[in-house]
Amino acid sequence: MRVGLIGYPVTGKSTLYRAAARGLAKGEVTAVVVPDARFDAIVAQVRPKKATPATVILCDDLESVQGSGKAFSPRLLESARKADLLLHVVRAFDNPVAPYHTSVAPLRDQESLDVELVLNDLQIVENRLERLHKSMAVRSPGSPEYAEKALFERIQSPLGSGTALRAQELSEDDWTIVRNYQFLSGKPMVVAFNVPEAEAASPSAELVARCEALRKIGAPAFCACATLEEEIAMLDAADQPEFLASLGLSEPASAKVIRAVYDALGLITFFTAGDNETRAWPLRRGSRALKAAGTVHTDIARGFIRAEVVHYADYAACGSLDAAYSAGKMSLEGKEYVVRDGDLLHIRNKS
Ligand SMILES: Nc1nc2c(ncn2[C@@H]2O[C@H](COP(=O)(O)OP(=O)(O)OP(=O)(O)O)[C@@H](O)[C@H]2O)c(=O)[nH]1
Ligand SMILES: [Mg+2]
Repeated sequence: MRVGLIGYPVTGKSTLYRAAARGLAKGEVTAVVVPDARFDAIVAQVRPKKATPATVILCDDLESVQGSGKAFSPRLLESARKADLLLHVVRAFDNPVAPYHTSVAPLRDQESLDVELVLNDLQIVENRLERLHKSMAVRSPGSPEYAEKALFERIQSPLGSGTALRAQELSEDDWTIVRNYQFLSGKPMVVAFNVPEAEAASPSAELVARCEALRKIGAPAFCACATLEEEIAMLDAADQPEFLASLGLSEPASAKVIRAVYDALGLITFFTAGDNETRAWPLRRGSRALKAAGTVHTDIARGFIRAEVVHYADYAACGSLDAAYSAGKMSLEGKEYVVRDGDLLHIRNKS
């Protein structure tokens, strides 16, 4: 899962990126480990040669557009297009050098960036429609061009009035076409309001209300103070809980980011517990065993015979996989089995 940080200049994107990466960020792309006590317990019991936790990939654009008068660098947009999800960082702290939208108005900035994404998509739609109008293929019903023109004409007017693609009613077939264009307003979004230090534990009522409203429309949102979070991330892991508690915070920004990303994408985690490698895997909720097998390896999906499934609660109650198998807690499932959060899977396969 690739998460692209997006936002106006000098809103604290890179600061939040470094904080979320817990000081381990090298360059513009970094893998953030998904904290999971179940995975830690499996690893402690299985003692595999290699333990690979689930990760979320964060991407920041280190090239600053500060001073250029632009809202985005072309590279930022390019990187956002490749992302599965956008993490929008909104400035809610005062900064005299902010080059864009100089006053502090996070609600306005959050909406206005969303509109910029929509307008960016509208431009692409209009350019494509102009080209389609000139093509011959567009006249034959049944051609991909015909379907594309019909869809683009349908989404054009809502985009023109500021409705993001993610808020429009699109069918699976529509999304297949839309995905080819990597539209930004069609991507799931998480919003982080970057608040001043004094408000880290108690954000303003208007921000709390906006977070709630965004969550309701499928865009999980949270408040954090990026500079403070960066300081926390630099502490020894053992010292972090006490420091967080003294600030009135329940968890670090990295945990907030991961949870919001999991929520926005509807992700669950399944595990493969092997002596060589024990691993946690993110998977879209509702996915079937065949999809999970393909996540592990395409060959395993191709040779899929059956999935041996033990649910985490049964594993934990029995104390080991062997004990769970002996207690009859393993079920043999086919390709169509819908994987549950916390399943331990072993895929029997022909490969
Ligand atoms: N007071 C305060 N300042 C912050 C906070 N987060 C970031 N800053 C400051 O804002 C400035 C810009 O932070 P960056 O993280 O570089 O912002 P950015 O969005 O990556 O900036 P560009 O990449 O140049 O667009 C720095 O001076 C940070 O110290 C915050 O939570 N509170
Ligand atoms: Mg930056």
